Amino acid sequence: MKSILEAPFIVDMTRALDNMYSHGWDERNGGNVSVMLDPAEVAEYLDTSLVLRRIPMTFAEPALDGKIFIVTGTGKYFKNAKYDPAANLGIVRLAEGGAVAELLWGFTDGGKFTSEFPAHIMSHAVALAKSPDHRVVMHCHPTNIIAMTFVHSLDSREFTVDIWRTCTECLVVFPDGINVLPWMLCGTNEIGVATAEAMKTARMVVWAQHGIYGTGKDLDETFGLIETAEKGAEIYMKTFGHPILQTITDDNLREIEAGFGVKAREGWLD
Ligand code: 2HA
Ligand code: ZN
Repeated sequence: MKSILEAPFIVDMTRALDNMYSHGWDERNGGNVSVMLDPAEVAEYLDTSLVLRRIPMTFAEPALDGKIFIVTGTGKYFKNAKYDPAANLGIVRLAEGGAVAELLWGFTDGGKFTSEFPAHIMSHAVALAKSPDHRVVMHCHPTNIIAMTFVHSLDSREFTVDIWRTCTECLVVFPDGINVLPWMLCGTNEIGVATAEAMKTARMVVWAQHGIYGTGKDLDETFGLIETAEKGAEIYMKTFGHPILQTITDDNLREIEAGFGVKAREGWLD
């Protein structure tokens, strides 16, 4: 059996968490990440017939029964994951129709997965139904995205189009846009249901006055999505309240569509 601390799924995860922390998106224990793993790859590092603990879920997602995830622990700090992956992360397999998580590795101090696991699992199910390549759900607290939810309308289309206008890259990277949810209590099944519903039409969902969810096929792609949205929000916040002398116009957005071969979400450009 190979050493699990050298497994690409541990190395990539700890690097991503470190990077997110360095960006200032994950103060204290803020944020949570989960990645759906390939069972054959996990079996190179772990005896997957050995269940360390059975952790009940607060809801069941039958579509993901049997799937294996690496996930951040509740109350854990992203900045510490690289120093002690086994205490800060866990590998779990959903069982009994998704009602139970079987712990295969990690959470060595008796901990468990993030309190936002319902939102992650429900979002994984929706994203996987949209794309078989889907693997990652990433949640964090990017400062400018959150700031924008105080001064901008929470209409998803208006929020997105104003970010698209901040720099050329935004429409290219997320033509499907960002869906925005009003403030809701986090850690609940209700916010999980609302987030998963919103994931049906976009890969990013903003939680007003809280943060953002991103989904993607790997950690780099998902990080890049959020990074680009946060860049747009930063420019929005830096220019907000200043006289705007020029911007990316609707005609320019159409030029970006043609030039990059992307298509803005149906009906979102005039
Ligand atoms: O895990 O970010 O939304 C801490 C959080 C809760
Ligand atoms: Zn959060």
